Amino acid sequence: MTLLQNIKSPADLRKLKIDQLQDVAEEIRQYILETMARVGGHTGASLGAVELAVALHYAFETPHDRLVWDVGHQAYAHKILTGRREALPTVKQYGGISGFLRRDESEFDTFGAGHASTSISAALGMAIARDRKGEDHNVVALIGDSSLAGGMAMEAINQAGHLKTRLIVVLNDNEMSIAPAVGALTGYLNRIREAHGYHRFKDEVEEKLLAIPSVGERLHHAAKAMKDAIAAAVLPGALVNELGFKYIGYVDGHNVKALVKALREAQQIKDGPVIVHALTTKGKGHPAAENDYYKWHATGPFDLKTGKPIKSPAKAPTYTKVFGDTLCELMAKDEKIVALTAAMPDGTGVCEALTQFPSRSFDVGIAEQHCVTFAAGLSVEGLKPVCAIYSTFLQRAFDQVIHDVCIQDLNVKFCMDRGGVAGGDGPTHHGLLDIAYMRGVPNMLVMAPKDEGEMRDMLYTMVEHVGPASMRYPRGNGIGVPIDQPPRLLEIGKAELLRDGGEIAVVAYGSMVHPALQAAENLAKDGIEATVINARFAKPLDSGLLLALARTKRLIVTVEEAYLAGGFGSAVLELLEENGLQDKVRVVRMGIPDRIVTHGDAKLLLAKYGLDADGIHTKVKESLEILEDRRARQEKVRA
Ligand SMILES: Cc1ncc(C[n+]2csc(CCOP(=O)(O)OP(=O)(O)O)c2C)c(N)n1
Repeated sequence: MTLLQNIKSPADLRKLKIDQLQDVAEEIRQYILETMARVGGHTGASLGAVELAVALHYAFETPHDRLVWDVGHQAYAHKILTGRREALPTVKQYGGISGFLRRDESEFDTFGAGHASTSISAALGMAIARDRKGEDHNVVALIGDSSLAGGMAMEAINQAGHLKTRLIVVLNDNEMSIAPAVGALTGYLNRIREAHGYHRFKDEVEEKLLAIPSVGERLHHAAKAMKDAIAAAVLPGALVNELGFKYIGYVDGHNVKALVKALREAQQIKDGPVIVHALTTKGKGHPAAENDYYKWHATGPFDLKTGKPIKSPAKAPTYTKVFGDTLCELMAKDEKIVALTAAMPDGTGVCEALTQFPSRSFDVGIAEQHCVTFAAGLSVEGLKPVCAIYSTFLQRAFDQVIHDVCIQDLNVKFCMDRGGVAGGDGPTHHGLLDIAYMRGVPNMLVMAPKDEGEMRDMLYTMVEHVGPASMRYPRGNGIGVPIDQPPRLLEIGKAELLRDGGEIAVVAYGSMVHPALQAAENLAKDGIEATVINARFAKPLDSGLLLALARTKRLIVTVEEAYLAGGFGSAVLELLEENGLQDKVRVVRMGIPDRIVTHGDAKLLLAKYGLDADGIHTKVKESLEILEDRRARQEKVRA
């Protein structure tokens, strides 16, 4: 590393000669590779955007010119160039830098991100604000081809073209989402690539024709007319120009000089929005990554030479895997089941269904809202759609859940992976709100399994139930319980009594059930007996059991891996209040308080909020002490 050592900020980069930039990019690439081999991260996505980051910070006066990255998972080169080079090894770790973009992390992160397709909307807002304030800086959005197909990006393009706002959109087109990109827009972008190939070929032919004496010129004219006709049919004019954008491209997205030239050209366009189309390769610079960029979108640590992952010893299968396999098992028996994912086939386990049942499985792209309403349409005609969407991404489709599914009481199933603390991906990816947002919607069933075995039963129960139903489960490996039994039907609204006794009941939801059991065992060693309930359902609640507990116990502790506001514990409190039992028993709710949860190892974060066996153990003892104090004071008053 020679050039990079002296680049503390983009201002240093801009002091270099343009001829040096390709070397800077190479140094950055090596540094990303070496670092990711050790700590893991969004390796492939970031390797593909190295030259883009260099060219953007070189061509624009950042942070005066505003640069808005979409998603932010591909922005490691941007982080390196903006003073975070030394911090890169800490990426996604607790106390380290974010894996995405955060305004509080750097003035160069002009807009926080993590979810896709927001950049053009945010950039358009900034551009309009600039114009209102009479300022003159550039506003640039950088967006991937898959994120461009997301609804919000399309809505923003529609408005930007209409307003004719000065705005630069740089398209990082690598033909990939996490999985291969899907949809008609992908086909359209491919046609642009092909048309350019055709143009290059035509240019060569034209030159050769012109070189032929006498007939050459006539042939050349004919060829040119044909070329123009093809261009009109397939070039961006068909979409971009019609929507009021100018188009520059395409550009080799790994040629810094060509990129800088294109970006400077874009700066000259002051009378409306312009799109700069850069072609890139995901995983650029590592042979293993370039050959399998699907797997390399994000990686754990790997062997730098071979690219082989450095795996930790085999554990229980992930919830995602068990979900994907169980879904296929059920699809094999019930032809009405349809599997849906929104650009996360691997992340949700739907990849298996896409392979085994291609005509009944759909990857709709980064389009969660569409996915839900599409599912509603399928269900109206009698099919049983299962939407496998991360808890955090389903937030996007809240209105569709209400308006299109629940108001019409349609038979759509929601399987929310990453329900809980997501770990290194941090605040934008934690799934802490789904209990609250699902619970409030009439007609929706809300459930969470205690482990991967029960998840199989719940999935079966959901698809057999007629009406909207949702299930959340956490990121990562299951508990290791047997999963070879056929899934069984669970009684809806029925909790499971796992341990009985004492004056205390710990009522745990989903991922918190096993820690609660462990806590009860530890309490027993201290001479404190506790009842442990696996709630299974947040809606409908097992009111019979909960009301009985309220009448017989001194303390009920609810535990959930979610925000407390509106969560499972709130549901229990509401039930007690509705039945006039709110003063009969002390209720302590354990969960996440009203604050943004940072990134870091999920276990560590959960422990910080007391959401593990030790935390539950401590909380129960503290709560008991408070009760004892209160009892002692009351007795004193009475005496
Ligand atoms: C709303 C939303 N859905 C899903 C995701 C998960 N996700 C992260 S990156 C990504 C692919 C983005 O593809 P593209 O925009 O083409 O960028 P690339 O990774 O190819 O550079 C997806 C689906 C997300 N971040 N946000």
